[in-house]
Amino acid sequence: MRTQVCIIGGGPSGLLLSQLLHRAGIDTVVLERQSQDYVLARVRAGVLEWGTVEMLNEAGVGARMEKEGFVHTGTYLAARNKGFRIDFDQLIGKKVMVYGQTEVTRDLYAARASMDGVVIHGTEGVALHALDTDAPFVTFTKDGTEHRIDCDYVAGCDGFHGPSRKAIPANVLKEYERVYPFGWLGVLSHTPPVSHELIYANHERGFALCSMRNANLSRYYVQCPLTDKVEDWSDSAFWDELKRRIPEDAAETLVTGPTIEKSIAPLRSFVAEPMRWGRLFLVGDAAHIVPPTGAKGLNLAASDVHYLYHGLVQFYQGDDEGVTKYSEKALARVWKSERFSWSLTTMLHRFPNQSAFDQRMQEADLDYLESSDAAKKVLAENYVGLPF
Ligand code: RFL
Ligand code: PHB
Repeated sequence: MRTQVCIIGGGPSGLLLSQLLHRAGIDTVVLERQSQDYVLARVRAGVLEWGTVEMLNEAGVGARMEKEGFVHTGTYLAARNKGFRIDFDQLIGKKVMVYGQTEVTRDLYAARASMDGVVIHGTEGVALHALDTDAPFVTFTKDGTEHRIDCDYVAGCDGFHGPSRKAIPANVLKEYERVYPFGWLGVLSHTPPVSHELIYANHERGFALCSMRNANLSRYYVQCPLTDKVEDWSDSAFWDELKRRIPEDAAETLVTGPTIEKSIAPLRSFVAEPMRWGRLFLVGDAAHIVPPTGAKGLNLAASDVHYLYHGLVQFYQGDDEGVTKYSEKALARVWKSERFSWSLTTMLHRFPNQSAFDQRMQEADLDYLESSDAAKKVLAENYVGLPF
């Protein structure tokens, strides 16, 4: 089989890249290890930067998001059970969209199917070859039969554990990492959200976040030790803990109910450089991970796709500057989002062995933020997403 761009991974970055390229007349094949149902059962990100919203519209997959998503013009931060608001609209004239990653992925799968896009599920043993030549190819097995795809370029959209990053020689690849000493326990419940905007709470018992998916579907998180198991947390233990950590007025009105999903995610900051090697590009989580505190993971995947899509369109018009500069351009934005996610994580979580001094620094950070429009503007500008 031959295609122009072989895309490894059918998560949001692989599907969005494939959709945009197809609309520009560039042929792609997407290889996904899991079934479509499995990919759509993963509960992940919830906040879209406006740049991501515009890209989804450009890709022709924004109709349901525009109808069902919630536009948010601000968010709440809370400390010591009292909250204050960061008004994105008033501070910098910007907003974000609350629309789940699961729904974005569902819309992308529907669009790929309606355009007869080739997405091959259930691939095994995907391997990348001859990436430092003009004739790269990818091999894999499906239902016991071996296949080979020849292509011009390979896009590694296969997440943190996929094979693409590992195909870059160890003497070329540089990895930067910080692993945080706690995780997030997240639940989804068929209950109305406690607040019409998100609440990020710093509390002496640990961080908490109130988010949502729709008018009757809430998403909540509490910081927990990495040694905790989901089975350790009954629904009532979760709700009790959340109520202790969020502002009192929110705790009093919180509607609780049975949870329909419960999982623990570790928190990590990670960047791999470079994001291009020969004919291979790394995109999204394959190249970088952020802790979810700033809601940047999915949005960084979208900005990578933006740079790569435009670079590939230029390449097929005879100009290779965009593909040559892809890594440099993408990494400049990646590092700024890494910085923001790390700083918000540091300001809002309780660290094991946090000293009294560290504690005062966090409090001073939050006090300053509450009292200064300049500080609020900095947070707002980063939260809604830096330009790309
Ligand atoms: P994905 O979504 O991980 O998709 C990669 C796809 O590649 C497939 N794959 C392979 N396919 C073929 N062959 C192989 N050998 C393969 N190996 C892997 C996988 O099955 C998968 O379908 O990466 P992508 O597209 O770059 O998208 C990035 C986002 O998914 C990610 O940044 C966010 O979801 C991160 N993230 C969160 N971000 C937020 O902004 N807010 C959140 O609340 C939030 N929660 C999360 C998250 C990531 C999580 N992971 C990865 C553990 C919660 C979790 C649990
Ligand atoms: C979510 O809704 O899942 C969500 C929202 C904001 C974050 C992280 C996760 O910072």
